[in-house]
Amino acid sequence: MIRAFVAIPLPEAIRSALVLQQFLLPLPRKIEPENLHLTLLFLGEVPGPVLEAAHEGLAGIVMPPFRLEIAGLGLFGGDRPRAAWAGVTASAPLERLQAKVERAARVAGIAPERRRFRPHVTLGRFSPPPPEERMRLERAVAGGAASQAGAFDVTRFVLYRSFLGPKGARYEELAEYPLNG
Ligand code: 3AM
Repeated sequence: MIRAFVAIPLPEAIRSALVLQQFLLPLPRKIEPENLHLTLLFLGEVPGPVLEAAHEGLAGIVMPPFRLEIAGLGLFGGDRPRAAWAGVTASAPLERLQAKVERAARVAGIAPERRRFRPHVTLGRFSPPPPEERMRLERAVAGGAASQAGAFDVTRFVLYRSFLGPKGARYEELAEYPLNG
């Protein structure tokens, strides 16, 4: 079984801006710069042939490149925050690309994600902090809510393999798909 997901990799300039934002937040654990990405779909643990079928479908996606803006900060987890993220300005092309990726995965036999797509770039993942730390984190996130990491042209998306280890996840690029429709 192969643990895999589909994501948009971020250019160096955007990752540098996000690293800066990570340092302004009191995050117990930060996502490594090379691991910062925008997930389109988590495929889960899938058998090789299913992943191969998904790859065929993903390779068949036709779409023109589009511009995307990374802006804003937020927390996932409500009263018990577990992740801090940078947001994405509303984008119809991004929604379209995500729907195409989901369709390709479904056709390959991968069960659809039940949760609604909420585009984001995870900056840090952690156990819910105690009240005082949580307040510091919430204040810092609120203070940076209007921050912008910048805009970039999405010219490709990537199929990644994810290896889970004691020091966090490591991602390996399995295939890339250019947008040039
Ligand atoms: O870093 P983000 O949030 O973009 O959260 C995981 C990560 O996305 C997500 O897949 C991406 C690469 O690991 N992920 C991990 N397990 C998941 C699950 N069971 C999951 N998404 C949905 N369901």
